[in-house]
Amino acid sequence: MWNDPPGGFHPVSAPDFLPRPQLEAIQLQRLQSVVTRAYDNVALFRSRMDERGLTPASIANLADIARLPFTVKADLRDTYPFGLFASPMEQIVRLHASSGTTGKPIVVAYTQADLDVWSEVMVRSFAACGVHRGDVIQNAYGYGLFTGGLGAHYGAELLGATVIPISGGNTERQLMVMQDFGVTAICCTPSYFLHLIEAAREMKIDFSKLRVGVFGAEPWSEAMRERIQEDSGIRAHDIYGLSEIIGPGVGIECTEQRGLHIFEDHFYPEIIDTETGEVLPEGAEGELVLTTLSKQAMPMIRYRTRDVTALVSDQCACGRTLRRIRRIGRRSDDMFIIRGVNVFPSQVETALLRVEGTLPHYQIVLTRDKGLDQMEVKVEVTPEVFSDEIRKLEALQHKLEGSIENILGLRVKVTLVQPKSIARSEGKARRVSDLRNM
Ligand code: DLL
Repeated sequence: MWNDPPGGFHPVSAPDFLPRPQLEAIQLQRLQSVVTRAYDNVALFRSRMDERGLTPASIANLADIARLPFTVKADLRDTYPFGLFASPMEQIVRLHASSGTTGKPIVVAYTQADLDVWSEVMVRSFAACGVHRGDVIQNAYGYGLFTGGLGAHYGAELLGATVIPISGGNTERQLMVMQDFGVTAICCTPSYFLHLIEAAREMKIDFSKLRVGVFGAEPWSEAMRERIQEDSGIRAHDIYGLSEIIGPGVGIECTEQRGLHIFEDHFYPEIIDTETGEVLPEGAEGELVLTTLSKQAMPMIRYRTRDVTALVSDQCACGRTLRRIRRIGRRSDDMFIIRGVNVFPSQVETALLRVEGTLPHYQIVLTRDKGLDQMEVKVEVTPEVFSDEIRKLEALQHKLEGSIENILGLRVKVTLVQPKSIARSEGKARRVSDLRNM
């Protein structure tokens, strides 16, 4: 029932199939070198190592990684913008940014060698889900500070496929291009693809040539995969990544679609107990911690992703020796993702507090409309403001929408409500319909 590729040519990526002892030898050698690099060049990391009485020489085997200190998102905020860089600026060729927890984003950096690794893992990702030279890839991830667009772009070019750098948005144009350019693979968020399916139905367009979707940047369920695959006839693959580690291409589902292989020669995965920080055994659910084994510009040692998953250790039928993680269903913090943009309630709060006339009582309401995630912010205004004329209230509402857009890069609807009208017990964010389990 799939629109299978003619000839079924799949490039094979040797590092995906290394015998484990060989892979682990590479991991250890790279771990020792990245720890040395971070120790020598990043003050925060060096002081944390010193506090524990550790030096790079303390890492004698892979298990020693558990002795190293964690890195957390707040470390990127506290050293904003460049405090965790391990390369001089003349060697940094690219910067990206992602949501921080307050008003400022977090910044990540790449040397040319880092970009090469990124393209390599994206080539391996495409290959793992059966995308190859000859494919026409519509890249609808956003281009810009978000890592999705450029990450997938350079990988697709290195693969030798034809890439259409259309970026996100403008659904009608997306569908026109898909049909007229003979698109065979698409990269975007799964929720946006659902929206494309719906729009295509209305415009009476079918997905006859499209074969594969490379979907990520937000959590999605197995039920959503089934719905996408049934409604469009394509194979829908889950791709995972985060700016702090590299961007998309940390892990990907192969054609078996049973967990995401982590590119372990570049990213070392651990699962920890969120409360205690203890490393959990394989198979146990917990928080994913990643160490970049080859990053130059911004090595991340034991970065706490806050993404909840489990390591799957049994051998995959595809033959890859890379371990897998289960698809990520939730996070261990309060971050949520709207149209691929990461949002922390604390960012919304910062935006609201910048504008006078509102009370610090608000509620973020999450809904889904035609496959697209929607976010509305209800904000209580002060009694004085509430009795103002409509024109003034509208001005305040626009000011708040602008302030939120400044911080999140996302336009969301703000509704002003009377003082004391938001239930104090419901929490800052409320999902009206569950976006993930559809
Ligand atoms: O979302 C990188 C990316 C781009 C991944 C395109 C895949 C495709 P950030 O903006 O830094 O980077 O957001 C990272 O998004 O910690 C997860 O919480 C979430 N996330 C990313 N991919 C998935 C996925 C990009 N496949 C954060 N499933 C991560 C569930 C995902 N959550």
